Amino acid sequence: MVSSSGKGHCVTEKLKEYSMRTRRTRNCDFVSGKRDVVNAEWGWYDCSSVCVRHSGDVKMRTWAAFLFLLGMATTAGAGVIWDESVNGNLSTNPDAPTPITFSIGSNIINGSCGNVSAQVRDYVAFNVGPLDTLTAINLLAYAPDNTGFCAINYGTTSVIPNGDTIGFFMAGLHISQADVGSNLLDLFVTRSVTIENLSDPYLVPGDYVFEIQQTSPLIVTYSLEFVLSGPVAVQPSTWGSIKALYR
Ligand SMILES: [Ca+2]
Repeated sequence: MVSSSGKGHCVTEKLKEYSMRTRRTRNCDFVSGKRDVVNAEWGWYDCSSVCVRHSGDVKMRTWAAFLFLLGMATTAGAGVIWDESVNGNLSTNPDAPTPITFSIGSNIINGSCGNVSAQVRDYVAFNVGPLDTLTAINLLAYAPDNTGFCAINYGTTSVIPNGDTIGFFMAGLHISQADVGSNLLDLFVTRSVTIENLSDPYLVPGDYVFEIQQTSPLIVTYSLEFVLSGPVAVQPSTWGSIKALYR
């Protein structure tokens, strides 16, 4: 089932391709750990640690197994991990977002932003670890009702959204009180107003920055729940289902 050609597929590199303004899956050389170059502007990407060797339809089956495990991933745990009224203001500097470490399960951030006292934007940097998946960014609260904007980008820093930088983001959307109860990852797929949009409502391993802003001269408060799912131990019954994918 394993290719001896030395070629493989960068599973966890998938979302990096958003920053390359393409969603095509690329091959990588399993031996050198380098990705094929299609757009010379971006050069090689080192994917040696995430390259999955495959041949033919094994690649698709690998993804099928990955998605199968994703569906069974753990979502235990819950809690407020940052409350601006307790922990202080989140960073308003795109060059230095507030780094926040998510735990498996629910990670709630309570904050506020608005065009008052230089609090227009909040920037949060987070990492989705190997084998983990960010499965939701639920908008739990947003008040008062005044249209705002939020966006996500790959990396550890961000930019101020404007006409010149809008292509930097993986996705971005306008939000209002009507979106309370929605998973913003779903809306990043279906309602993005930036050049790009997510093709799938989840984030694979990597570094990301989430930005939320209110440019009107008022303060809106918000509550966001980031849901991180981790891998589960493969039980005999689970493994049987995975094996079926390879028959
Ligand atoms: Ca804030």
